[in-house]
Amino acid sequence: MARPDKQGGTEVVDKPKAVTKRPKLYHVVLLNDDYTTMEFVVHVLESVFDKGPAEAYRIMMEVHTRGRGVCGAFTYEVAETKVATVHDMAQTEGFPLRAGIEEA
Ligand code: TYC
Repeated sequence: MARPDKQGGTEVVDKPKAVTKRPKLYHVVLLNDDYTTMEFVVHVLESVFDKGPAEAYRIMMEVHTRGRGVCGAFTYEVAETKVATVHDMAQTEGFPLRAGIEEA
């Protein structure tokens, strides 16, 4: 890009680049246990992670059979809030359900 300079000439200046930084993402992971009901886990996946019934059931079964499952990818702050919400809901219902955060 060229613009007039003080001497009546032109100087070349670079157009500032629009730098959009992608935020780092984190997975919220749900962990299996022997006591939380499948129904409650499906409810958590639907209400906290906005999953439809089929996807919620699929993730719940993955956690049940493999020990863990990813519920979604979020910025760190949102992931932390999701984990806290899962733990609050589980505590209210008296279930030991645990969730965690890992780098995506
Ligand atoms: N294993 C539990 C049961 O048999 C179900 C369950 C699934 C629990 C997923 C936790 O994150 C979980 N009732």
